[in-house]
Amino acid sequence: MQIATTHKSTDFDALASLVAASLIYPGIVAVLPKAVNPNVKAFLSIHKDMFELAGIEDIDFGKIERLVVVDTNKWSRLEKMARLKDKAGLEVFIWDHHDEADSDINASWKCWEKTGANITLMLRSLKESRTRISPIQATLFLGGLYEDTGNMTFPSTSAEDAHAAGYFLEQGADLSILRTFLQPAYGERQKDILFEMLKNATRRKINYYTVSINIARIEGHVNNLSQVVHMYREIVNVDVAVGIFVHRENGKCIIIGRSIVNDINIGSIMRSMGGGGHPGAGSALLKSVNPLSLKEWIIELLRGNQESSVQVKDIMSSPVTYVASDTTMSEISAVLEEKGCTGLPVIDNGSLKGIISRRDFKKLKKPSQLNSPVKAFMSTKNITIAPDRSPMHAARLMVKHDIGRLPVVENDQIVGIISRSDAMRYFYDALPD
Ligand SMILES: [Mn+2]
Repeated sequence: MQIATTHKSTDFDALASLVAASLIYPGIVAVLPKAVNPNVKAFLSIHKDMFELAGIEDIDFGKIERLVVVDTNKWSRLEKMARLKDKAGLEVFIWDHHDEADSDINASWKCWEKTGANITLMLRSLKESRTRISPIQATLFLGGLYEDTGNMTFPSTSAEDAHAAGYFLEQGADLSILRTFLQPAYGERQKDILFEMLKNATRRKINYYTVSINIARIEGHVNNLSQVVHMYREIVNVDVAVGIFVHRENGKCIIIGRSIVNDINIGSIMRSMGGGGHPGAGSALLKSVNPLSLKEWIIELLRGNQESSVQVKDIMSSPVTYVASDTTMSEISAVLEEKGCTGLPVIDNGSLKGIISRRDFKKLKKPSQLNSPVKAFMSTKNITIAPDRSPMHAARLMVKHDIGRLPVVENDQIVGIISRSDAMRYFYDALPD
């Protein structure tokens, strides 16, 4: 007997992958976990007859010879199916796109790649075997793809994901159905929790980013807290929002985070707390901990998380070629020529007076002005940046002030200079995969 299953808190990508498995492996029994996400539940309440899904109670564990696990690679995500962990002779296949580092399933075969959605990987096999996909299946598959890629906007989205979206649309995927069901359920309880959080919302700066960490008490099981944190982040208008939800009855803490900045990877922060997720969203569950010390821990992790990412000091030029404010324009021209650069800082006794660039030569009205000192023509906006800021911040400052370079200043000393081309080179060549 062959069984396919997926992770608890089943989302659209997981359900899509489960249905795809039933197409790829003829005769396989697809087992849906008990705990599915509310929007998937709503989708299934209408479409259940369209898919052949079994429950765990329908399964004779003794007869299972092969287990196909989709959209996860951890036993702990498999509900009761995890009891197959030590079954002798069991063949396990995995289809997954999550971080492989914390996988604990010893698979005999696996397809693992970092695509935006798992269904994208499974589509390869469906295409290869020329399996027909019905419009309803295509709708579900596209839902998985959209949900896991944030409608193709998450950084993990690959070109193959986008091609897959095109393919599902060709097979008749229905976008209005998706619009209805991809909206996560947001009801009274979620609204009450959000209101409670907003009453004591605070913001703080961590490594230049605005962060809001909120401790909220909840009673019983509450669905869709991630949607609450998502809305909270938007309303409080911060780069990073973290909700610590404490169960009144048993003290369990659910931590849910959202980040909209590249420099803060919520998934890796949650992994250090025993949870998981993507760069933009993640969660963790901790038992019997003091929420206040949890908050401190998260702040520490947020601080540390930034240090590992690329900073201005890593891509700036140094030492800095500069000129004094009494240098003549003709001398400046010669230095620019010699150094092959388009601009220079003007520095007297270690302090920044201005920036002279090729552009400023347009201000010269007559040739005799070439003998005038640079201070008459330089730009004196003197926008600078600290060495520990991000390349993205440097790029934003340059666009905002319409300048091509920023002196990098630490303790009133110029320690380097970052130009628009340094920033461009970073974004186009050196971006980590
Ligand atoms: Mn997925």
